[in-house]
Amino acid sequence: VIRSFHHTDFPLDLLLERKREPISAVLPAREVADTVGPIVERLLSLNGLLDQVLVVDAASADGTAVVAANAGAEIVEESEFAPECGAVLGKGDAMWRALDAVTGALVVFLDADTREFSPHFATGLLGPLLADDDVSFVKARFDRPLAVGTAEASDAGGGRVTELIARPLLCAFYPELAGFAQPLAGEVAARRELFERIPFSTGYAVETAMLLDVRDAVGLEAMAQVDLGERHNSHQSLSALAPMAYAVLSVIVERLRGEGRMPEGGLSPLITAGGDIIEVDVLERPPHALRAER
Ligand SMILES: Nc1nc2c(ncn2[C@@H]2O[C@H](COP(=O)(O)OP(=O)(O)OP(=O)(O)O)[C@@H](O)[C@H]2O)c(=O)[nH]1
Ligand SMILES: [Mg+2]
Repeated sequence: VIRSFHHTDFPLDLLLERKREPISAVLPAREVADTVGPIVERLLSLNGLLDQVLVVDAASADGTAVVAANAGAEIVEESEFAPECGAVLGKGDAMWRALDAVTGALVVFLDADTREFSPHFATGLLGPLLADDDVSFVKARFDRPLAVGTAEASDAGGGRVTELIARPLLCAFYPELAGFAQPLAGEVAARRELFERIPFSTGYAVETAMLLDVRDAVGLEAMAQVDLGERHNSHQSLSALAPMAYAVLSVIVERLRGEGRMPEGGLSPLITAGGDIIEVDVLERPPHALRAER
C-alpha cells in the first residue's frame, strides 16, 4: 500500500513553521489563459510559503504568459532551455527544461488548466515533504467529477486514459504502483535534487515514467499520495486521448523491454479508424545531474 495523506493534515501554519529552504511551484502551461491567472494568485497568497511561482509557457497564442505575469508569476518560455535538444516535445520535455530555471530546494509541479483551483493543492503536496522525513516524493490523488449529462457522468474515477490504460498496465506489470489512485496526475512534489537525478520522458509519457524512475531512485516506501479532494479540469476529445494513451503504453513497453520482459522491436504506429497515422515519439531526456554544464 502507498503511504497516503489528506490535504487537511497539512495546514499552512504547520508548513510555514517547518519550512527551512526555498520552495518553487512550477506550472507547465499551454493555452491556459482562462485558468492560469487565479492559480498564480492563489499560490502567491500562501504567506510566503512559495519563493518562486514559475510558469513554463509553450509559446501560447491565447495570452497565457501575459495573464500569468499580471497575476505575479515568473514566466519562462520552454524553448529558452537546452536548445541543443531541438524542439520541445510536449509536457514532459517542458518540465525537464524548466528545471534549469528552478531556484527552490523543494519543487511542486502543478497543472495550469485546473478550474476552481485551491491553494491546498500546493500545501497538500508539500506537506508530507516538510512534515515527514520518510517521504521523498508526493503525488496527488483527487476525484474528477465529470460534467453532468455526459456519458461519463457517473464515472467518479480517474480520467479515461487513467482507467482504461494506465491502471490496467500498472496492475499487470507494476502492481506495487497500482495503489496510486491518479498515476497520471501532473501534481507532484519532491526535492529538486531528486527531479535532477531522474530522466524525464517527453510529452504525456512523463508521469508514468516518473513513477517508475522515482521508485527506482528512492523506493516505494518513500513515495506518498495526498488526497486533494475534487479537481476540475476540462475533458479532452477522445481523439486527443489516443496519443496520450499510446505514450503511456510506450513507456511501459520500453521498461518491460529493458527488464527483458518484452521481445525486441518497436511498437507499430498508432493509426486512427480513418487510417491516419499519428506520430507519438517518446524520447527520454537524461537526468540533469548527468548533464555537462548548467
Ligand atoms: N509548457 C508546456 N505545457 C504543456 C504542454 N502540454 C501540456 N501542458 C500543460 O501541462 C498541464 C497538463 O496538460 P494537459 O494537456 O491538461 O494534460 P492532462 O491534464 O494529463 O490531460 P487532461 O486530464 O485531459 O486535462 C496543463 O497545464 C497544460 O497546459 C507543453 O507542450 N508545454
Ligand atoms: Mg489537464
